[in-house]
Amino acid sequence: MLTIYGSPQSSAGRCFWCLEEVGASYEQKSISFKDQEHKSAEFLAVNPNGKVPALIDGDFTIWESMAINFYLAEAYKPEILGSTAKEKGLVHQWSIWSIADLQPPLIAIFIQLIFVPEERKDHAIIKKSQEKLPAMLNILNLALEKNAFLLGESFSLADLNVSTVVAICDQVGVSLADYPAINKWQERLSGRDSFKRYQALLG
Ligand SMILES: N[C@@H](CCC(=O)N[C@@H](CS)C(=O)NCC(=O)O)C(=O)O
Repeated sequence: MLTIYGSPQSSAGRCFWCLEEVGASYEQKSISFKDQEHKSAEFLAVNPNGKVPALIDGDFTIWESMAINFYLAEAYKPEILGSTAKEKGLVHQWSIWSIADLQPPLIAIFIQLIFVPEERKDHAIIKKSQEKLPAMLNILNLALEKNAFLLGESFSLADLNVSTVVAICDQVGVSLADYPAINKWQERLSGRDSFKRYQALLG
């Protein structure tokens, strides 16, 4: 039995989808930010960063959402990591690109819109972050015009990881109307049973 710390509505969401995708049995432990549980000695022993998600599998502990997903895939469903060195390289390429390049401007907008009070919102940050997105979304759209999935004809962890970052667009009001291949790909992914089970967890 695995233990995942965090809620499906947080950065842990992509790990819940991955847990459902690999079919591992797990229990969830919620961490209350309001009660500062993420800074408690007990939780810092699990993740010294004081952040969710974190995962425990027997005597093994791992934190950092994408790393958790790579571990889950390797341990429980390695076929979604690709079957050749080139495919595995591409799964890493897209996953790292999504978290290192695509996610930061989206999170910058998210923070301004959701957490910063109206009088302190920095509209320049929002505008600058929005301007960074079309070039990256075009790159993804072009890749998906050629293939149904990022590795070609079959689903991989790259699709799961990247699409959880793209999903932030919706939360921050970034329209994907100009990217039809991304939309079709998201529809395709939303038909997966694992995705439906993950969505059901969101309530
Ligand atoms: N890079 C980390 C980010 C994790 C993260 O920022 N988690 C947030 C929740 S969405 C958190 O725990 N924040 C608490 C804090 O920063 O004090 C990952 O992807 O796992």
